[in-house]
Amino acid sequence: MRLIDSLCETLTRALGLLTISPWNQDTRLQQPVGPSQVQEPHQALETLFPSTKPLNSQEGGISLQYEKLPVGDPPKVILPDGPIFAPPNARPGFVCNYTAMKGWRHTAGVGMRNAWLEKPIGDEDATGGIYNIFTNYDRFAPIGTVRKYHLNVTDQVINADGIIRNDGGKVFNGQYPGPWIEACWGDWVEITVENHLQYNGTTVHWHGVRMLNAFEHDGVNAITQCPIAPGDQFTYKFRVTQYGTSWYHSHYSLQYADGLAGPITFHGPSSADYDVALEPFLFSDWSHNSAFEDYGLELRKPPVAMKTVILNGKGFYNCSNNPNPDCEALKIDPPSIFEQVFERGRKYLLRLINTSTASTFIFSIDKHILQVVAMDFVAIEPYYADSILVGIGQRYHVIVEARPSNDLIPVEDQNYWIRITGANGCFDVEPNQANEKLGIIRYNSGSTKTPTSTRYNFNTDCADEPYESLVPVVPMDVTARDRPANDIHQDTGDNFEVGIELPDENYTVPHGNFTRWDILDTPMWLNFSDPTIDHIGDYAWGTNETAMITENFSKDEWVYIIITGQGTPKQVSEGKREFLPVAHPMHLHGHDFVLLSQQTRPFHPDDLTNGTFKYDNPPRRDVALLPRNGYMAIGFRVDNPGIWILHCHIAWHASSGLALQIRENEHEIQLTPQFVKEKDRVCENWKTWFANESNWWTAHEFQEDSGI
Ligand SMILES: [Cu+2]
Repeated sequence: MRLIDSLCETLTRALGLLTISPWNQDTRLQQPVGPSQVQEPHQALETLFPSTKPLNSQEGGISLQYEKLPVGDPPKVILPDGPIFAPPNARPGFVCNYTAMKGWRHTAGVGMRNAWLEKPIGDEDATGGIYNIFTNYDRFAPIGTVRKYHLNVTDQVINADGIIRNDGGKVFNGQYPGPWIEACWGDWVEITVENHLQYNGTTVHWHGVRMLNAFEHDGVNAITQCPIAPGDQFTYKFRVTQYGTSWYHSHYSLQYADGLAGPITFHGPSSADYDVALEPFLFSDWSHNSAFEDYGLELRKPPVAMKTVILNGKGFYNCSNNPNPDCEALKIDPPSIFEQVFERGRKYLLRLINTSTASTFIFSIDKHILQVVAMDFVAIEPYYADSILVGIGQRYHVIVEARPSNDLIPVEDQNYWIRITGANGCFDVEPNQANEKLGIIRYNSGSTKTPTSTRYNFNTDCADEPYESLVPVVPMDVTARDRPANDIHQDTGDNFEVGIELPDENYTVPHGNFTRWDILDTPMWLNFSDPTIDHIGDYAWGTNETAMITENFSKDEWVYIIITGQGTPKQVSEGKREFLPVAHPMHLHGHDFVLLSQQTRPFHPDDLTNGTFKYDNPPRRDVALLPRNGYMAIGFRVDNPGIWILHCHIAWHASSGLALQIRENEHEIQLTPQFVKEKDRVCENWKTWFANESNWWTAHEFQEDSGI
């Protein structure tokens, strides 16, 4: 929750900070950088990624890109190879490698975290250039290196909260959360996923990553690929054109809720200064059953409650609050709670990620103010808050100064709770298990005391961070204003209602007598063995009701999508379609969308022209909360050909069908023959595995949900 400005000023003075936005006024910068000094680097993404040479090209990688460096007179002074350096708090041994950028140097460091790479000033032969927080990363990226990762997907017992979960646990590389995937801005990433699950195929999605000209590596089951069959593997490849924090997770049915999720960091600049960056903070609701089992219960009222809340895979289930006599029998020692030692006066960068199945959370640290510097993969002008609401799939970077507001207590006694608090109405954990005290900040590493600190008195409304607080540092103005390229007239055009299908008493729909969420009138239901990628350009194929076609628009044109929780109840084949007052975290693949409007009331077409829509540098991100009983309007430039999904990130809702395919300029998609061969191989393996019913988990029919 944003602090009101006057309070903010008082606090920042109290905290000894000079300014609310130190990033553009900080006199400590050795090499001040500002918008007026930004020179356009010469590696435009268009030339790095001509559509005839997509990322998956076998000739791709450094050598191809290197040839595209401008050819000119050789410099009089031979410059050393490009910079290699360790970014703040990377894992040991990890370095950013810009060897290909001869003559450039890494300029960031404490006191100038908004910088990244530049050519030395005074080198007259250098063509000049700079990569920093003001660089238009939508168009430019530095030339990094190729990074290869390997993820093994296995079934595994997980102990996250003291109750052994031996049912349905699934992990990457034997751990939950999965291993931290790190890369640097401008790198090429190749991740090989090996599936060793017994009963499931799998696919892995790189949440929020733009996947420029690489939709075929987006990892969405039954859309961009067939599942990777047990025993098979597939290598995902993409270019890092953004920087910040995100997560990767299975996009095969409900698997991520069973443990298939892990953090991603793309190292790059920051819009405010910090001394130390900490490893990502993943928080989530948690169940003791497989999500595949809970799902059946979830679709019948009332919704199934998750068991606990966990931070970085650690929580505590309190058996004394649980009437179940089996509780003590199942109980083992919970993992030790997350702890972090702060050194007084230092500033820490925290990377927050909500990886929940069904819960929106509010992150806070008692007596510590948060300086918010990035939302999703977009750096923002810093603002201060006492807490921050993180919807499912959303991320924030926050900087915390180790200077608690009750500073009179001797340092050796200072311990503070890190809290992960459920947002009111968007939170689905057993009421007596919703322990929000999930971590401890200590000022004395030897202390073992339980904190006695109290929570800030923030409100717990289920609403995104204040719209006006979220101002991207790299501005993007929506040039289409009130004239998008597509038709958004209510009831006739691209205006999408989120509703729920409530089956009639006696009606048995083909896939169970369940309530089903959807966007438009048809819940998504995909055929795992017949993905959309095999029907590129064939818009008549599949269920038009679950696809939006944005074909023949130019890269500079804007498409808007109005998503509303309002509509007129009506009878559909399964029963009644109704509209419930539920907030949905809506996520779009393949684009950072602009959030043109987010209202707690119904949409009206006049909103485009009466000042309600914001066209000048609106918030830009990849997940936003559709307000309960309200609407949200998003827009994107039609600049990334592919098949992208727009879906609710409540896992139950996406599974039940609340998703839409955006089929964007498919005529521009070019898959290399090598990729097509590999895609088809994976699909044939899947079909062979699937055809043998003895491979299935026999307790159920195989497909129970949309597939995503
Ligand atoms: Cu939803």
